[in-house]
Amino acid sequence: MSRREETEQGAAAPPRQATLGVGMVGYAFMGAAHSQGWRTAGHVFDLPMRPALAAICGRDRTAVDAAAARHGWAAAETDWRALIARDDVQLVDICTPGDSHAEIAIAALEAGKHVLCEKPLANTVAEAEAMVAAAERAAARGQVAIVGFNYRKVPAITYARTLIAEGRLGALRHVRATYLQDWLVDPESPLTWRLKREHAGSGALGDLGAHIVDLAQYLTGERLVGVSAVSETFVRSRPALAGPGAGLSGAADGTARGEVTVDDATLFTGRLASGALASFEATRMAAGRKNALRLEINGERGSLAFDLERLNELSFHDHTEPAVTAGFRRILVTEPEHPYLEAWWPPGHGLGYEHTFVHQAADVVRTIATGSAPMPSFADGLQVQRVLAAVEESAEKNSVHTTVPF
Ligand code: SOE
Repeated sequence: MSRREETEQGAAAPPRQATLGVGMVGYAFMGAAHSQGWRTAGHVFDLPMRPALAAICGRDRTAVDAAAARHGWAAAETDWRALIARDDVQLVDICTPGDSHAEIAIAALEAGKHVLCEKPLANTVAEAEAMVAAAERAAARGQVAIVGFNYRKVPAITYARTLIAEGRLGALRHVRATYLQDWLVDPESPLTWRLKREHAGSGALGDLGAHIVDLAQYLTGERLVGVSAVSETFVRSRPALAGPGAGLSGAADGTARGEVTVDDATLFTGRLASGALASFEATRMAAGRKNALRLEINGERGSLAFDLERLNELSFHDHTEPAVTAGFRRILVTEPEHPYLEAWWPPGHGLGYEHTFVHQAADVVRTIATGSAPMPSFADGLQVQRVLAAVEESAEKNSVHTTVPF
């Protein structure tokens, strides 16, 4: 043992843990959520490498310095290419609007870095295809590329997938999925980047619909093969913003107005590969609904239901039980045997939204360290992108049934 490995009392120091240097691009809502994940994961989970918050990147020097200080990043850059080039960055975490995902992700992969990219993977199928091709080339060099569908990491969702895979619902008949928010009900709510097609790709569809499409495919293990959609932009012009880059909380600039170029709401039906029928509703216009992601899956042996606003619970109906006593019962998904829960609090003490980002960070580290298959992969992100494109095509043609290519 070297002298440096001994404490003053002569006792052995704990072995030094390998670190994974993280560099993050973007620092608004998702940047704050991901920072929380990186900061916490290594303190809660026993990880083969400890995430180190090496550097954060944003265009505005004052703002990015403030974000670094607030969220615990060691350094700040104003150019994402400089962030990627840093020797202390092994993973690039992309939390920017969708229009920059492809360029940053492909550059980072080509520079030999692992990548975590926020959802939706890209703004177009072509961009997502280029990202998958870059991820495949990088995988051959041992690099990992993951897309941030964080709701897969809600313990109740992960557990629901296990129950379905075990056959507890039998053959699946229906998936019913809604994701409802209300932050655009007010027609004076400002024109943030999320309302411009050139930045966001689409509106409620890509922002919220992407999550429920991914969850439907993740939970059932099946892909959507065809869709039929309607879509609407109820408020077509909104107060223009003072500056670029503002997210959900942007402030309006005087009296100027600008055009909304994405959907406020998109609804669609679909068919899964097995023949099960699915319905989806994504809207930011559901007054009173703040973050209501709800799912119900019905099979010939039973049903499961989930509500993100009560995310520690899963409702389960076992249809093989005698009808006189059967019925939906609440499973409190807080036992140490449930996914991710062993590392957290005693049963019943519950987790929240932010924990999904901690689980995501822990899973990314484990995937890199063990060489296991990335989940959700860029290919999963591309598949969702193809569904979104088919939904848009169907909505443009007044609900004409549209096949989802594979
Ligand atoms: C805004 O609508 C938003 O932040 C989404 O972009 C996220 O993906 C979702 O988790 C919460 O709502």
